[in-house]
Amino acid sequence: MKWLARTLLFAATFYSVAPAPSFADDMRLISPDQMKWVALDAIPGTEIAVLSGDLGKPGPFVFEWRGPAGTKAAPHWHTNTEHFLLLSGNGMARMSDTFDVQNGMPVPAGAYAEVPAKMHHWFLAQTPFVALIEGEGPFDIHFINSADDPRSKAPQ
Ligand SMILES: [Cu+2]
Repeated sequence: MKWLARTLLFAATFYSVAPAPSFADDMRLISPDQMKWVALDAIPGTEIAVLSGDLGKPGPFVFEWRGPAGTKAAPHWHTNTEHFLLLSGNGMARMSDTFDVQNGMPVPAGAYAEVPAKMHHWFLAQTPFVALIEGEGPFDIHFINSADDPRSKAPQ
């Protein structure tokens, strides 16, 4: 029995000195009440909360985008591929130069869209919505029709 006691003692020693996993040190958890929502100038009435990365710099980013029913992202494109996951709400989208809602594809909550770099597309929210958007920075939005870009309008 002595060998057993020694083995158990060894095991106990080994496990007690092994570092306990410390998830708090390497996982960054952001609960909804900690998200910092700011207005998205390109699409008035909507807001974004950056969760990871820096939208203005090269490298991966993740942000949430939310807005009311009727939110319209007029035909536009991005320099890099956009990964779009609708977390809640309902919408329509289409790869198109024109805002042809009659040809829109339904985007229900849970739907994912991969929009290739520079592809022209639009989105219309039919209900209040929240979406998760991922990609490679810097993130940009180029409207096909400059009249759709509120940023290009001179201040009153
Ligand atoms: Cu887009």
